[in-house]
Amino acid sequence: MEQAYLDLGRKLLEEGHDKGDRTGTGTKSLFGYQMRFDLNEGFPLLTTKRVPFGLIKSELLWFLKGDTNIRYLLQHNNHIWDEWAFERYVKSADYTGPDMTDFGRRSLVDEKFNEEYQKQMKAFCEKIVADEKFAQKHGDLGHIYGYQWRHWEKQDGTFIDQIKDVIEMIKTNPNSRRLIVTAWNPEDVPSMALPPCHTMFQFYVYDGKLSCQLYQRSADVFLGVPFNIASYALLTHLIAHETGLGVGEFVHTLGDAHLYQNHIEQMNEQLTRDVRPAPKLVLNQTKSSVFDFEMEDIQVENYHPHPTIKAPIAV
Ligand code: DHF
Ligand code: TMP
Repeated sequence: MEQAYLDLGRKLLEEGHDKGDRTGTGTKSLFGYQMRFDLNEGFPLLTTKRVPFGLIKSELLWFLKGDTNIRYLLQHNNHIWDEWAFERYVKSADYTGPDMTDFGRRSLVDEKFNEEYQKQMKAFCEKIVADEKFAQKHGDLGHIYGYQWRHWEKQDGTFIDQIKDVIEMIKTNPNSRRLIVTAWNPEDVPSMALPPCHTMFQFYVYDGKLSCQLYQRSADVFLGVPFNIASYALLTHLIAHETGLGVGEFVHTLGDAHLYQNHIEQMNEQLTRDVRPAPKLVLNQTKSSVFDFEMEDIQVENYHPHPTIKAPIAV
């Protein structure tokens, strides 16, 4: 199962086109790729490096709450969205500290700047947690996933809850070919901290099993994709649980699949490692609605990965 991911990593190293990108990092990239994960073979959390499942859980629960403010993530010690909130903050009139222009790249090449950046970022995160007013103003990422999933705004000012609606449709009309949730709202794209990477997903019910396919327009194969696979696998399990279905496959379709130039060494290291048995997902059976699940209701068992491999994130 994990082999599908490793095959993509190897293919990008061997055949990826050298391609520039928005962040200035440079990538090896291919367009159009598909991986399939049979969720009955185990939970697709990679074993060739440690993938922090706690962060995946709190991010998914955050999306499902319809929340777009990093305060909830920080309260759960999850820092995966910090840079995108910080970027908005340092561009705002309220920020009066040292110049943070292009902090993502400068922090990698300038040690003195990096120290100052770490200091400012730490102060920012502490203030988001301590000061609710500040968090309201500067912790929000705009109309990203949570907003579009749960509160897609209509022209008449009312809202669509796509997750609630799709669950209802799976229950009442499982043969439907319209079981779709989309986060790509063209009107809102300019106001988002990062336009959605996982753009649209569709469910499919056959033989009492729920499958899910995701279209991901842009895929950071070393850092983002291991999270995305586990996150959508978990979402599929949660919705299957609520709708009384078994799980089928997670089909992951990628648009621009890329390996950042500063992840090449790390991917090569990962490819030397042997795949271990996939862990098992265990959900609290006393909960039914996906909206009632909390962190402790979701566990993976028998997860024995190889060690973490660190890599810088392109901002
Ligand atoms: N930008 C880029 N360039 N790539 C991304 O994957 C990405 N993902 C975002 C937001 N912006 C992005 C949201 N998801 C990490 C993983 C997923 C994610 C953001 C960050 C990450 O850094 N993972 C590290 C561990 C981080 C930690 O322990 O705090 C890893 O090694 O998996
Ligand atoms: P882009 O908006 O220029 O495509 O940059 C977004 C980067 O973030 C790109 O490298 C893909 C990556 N990404 C993921 O791979 N998965 C995710 O879930 C998110 C949010 C981003």
